[in-house]
Amino acid sequence: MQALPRILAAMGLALAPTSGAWADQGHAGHDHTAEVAYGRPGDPAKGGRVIQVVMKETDRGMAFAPERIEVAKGEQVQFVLRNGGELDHELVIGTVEANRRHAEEMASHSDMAHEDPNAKRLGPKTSGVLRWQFTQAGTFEYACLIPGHREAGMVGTVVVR
Ligand SMILES: [Cu+2]
Repeated sequence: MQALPRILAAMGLALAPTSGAWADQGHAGHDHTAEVAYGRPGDPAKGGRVIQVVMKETDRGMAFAPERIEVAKGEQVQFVLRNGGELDHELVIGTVEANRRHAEEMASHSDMAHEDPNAKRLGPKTSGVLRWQFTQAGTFEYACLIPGHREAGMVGTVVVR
């Protein structure tokens, strides 16, 4: 995996350790149970449908597998995450706008490192679970907001019907 940092450097991408997001909520009250435009934190007691997502580097960049999921409005999902790569990765659920804004914030505050209910960060070869209830119909996304990763391909689509 010596090649990847060089490739990223050539692309102008940083490998700075950073983390997940609740940025679009501002910090008013910092209420981690409140409903937002893309749903609300999952109830740990409820379980929910298991969707396995792998995070990895690829020959052409980085990716989530799968890159697209469909859920029913109101459904709670348990994302069972596996980082199969050589770098830290995270999965941050949000609206496209919120993730884009947060990615920009992270680019300038590379020390951001907090675990939020809509985000899970994993070190290489580790696993984790993120529960989220999608309460609104629409198209949302999950992305890795570590600087450069979303641009390298780490973005997936959630269609809520
Ligand atoms: Cu990543």
